[in-house]
Amino acid sequence: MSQSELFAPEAGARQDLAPGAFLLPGYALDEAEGLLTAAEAVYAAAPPRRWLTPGGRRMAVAMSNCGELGWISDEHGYRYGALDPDSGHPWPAMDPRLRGLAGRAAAACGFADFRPDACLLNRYEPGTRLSLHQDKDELDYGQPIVSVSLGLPAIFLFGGLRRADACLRLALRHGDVLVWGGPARLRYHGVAPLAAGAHERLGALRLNLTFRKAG
Ligand code: MD6
Ligand code: FE
Repeated sequence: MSQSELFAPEAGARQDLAPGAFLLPGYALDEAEGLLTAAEAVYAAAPPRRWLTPGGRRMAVAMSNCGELGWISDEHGYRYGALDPDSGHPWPAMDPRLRGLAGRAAAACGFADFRPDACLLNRYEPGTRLSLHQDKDELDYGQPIVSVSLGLPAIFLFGGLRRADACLRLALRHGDVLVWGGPARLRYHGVAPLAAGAHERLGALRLNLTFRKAG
């Protein structure tokens, strides 16, 4: 695959992107309605909010969490915590529909017994981007990450182990699931600015659910 070409596979078979990184096109399509119902219940208890970064900026992506641990950012740094700092309450429990999908997707990519304790819900509006980063706030890099895309399509930037490494551009659509772990676990990645559009179920929004074993 060349670096500039957009990789946009059809629904169906697993695509092996790199050692440890897999795309399951359309894997969550049949379950999307249940996942969205569960996500809406999370938002009712823990509304999406734009965290402050340690550098003092507001993130463009609005975030919430469910599960025993949630990913948080403030002027002191990035971390996982058991309480929603805005409400002081525990994060909403992880719905079995969410947990179940994450476990099955991980198993389909060779990661048996994935038991996520954190699900980060990322909400994007057109124009919103997520800059290149590594996911390294979790304790055990031996556990994979499972990421479900819902709503408007996005271009996922899939880089290497160094920030300066070239990125593949991967089209992620409603129902696509990305699984990565093993040698891909610490690859840099991000999301290009979301293009305008109207998704039939979510309107002008993209929702991304990422499941981790954080603690
Ligand atoms: C997103 N995802 O797709 C942001 N991280 O909205 C992530 O940052 C991510 O999709 C690790 C593994 C998979 C991901
Ligand atoms: Fe990430």
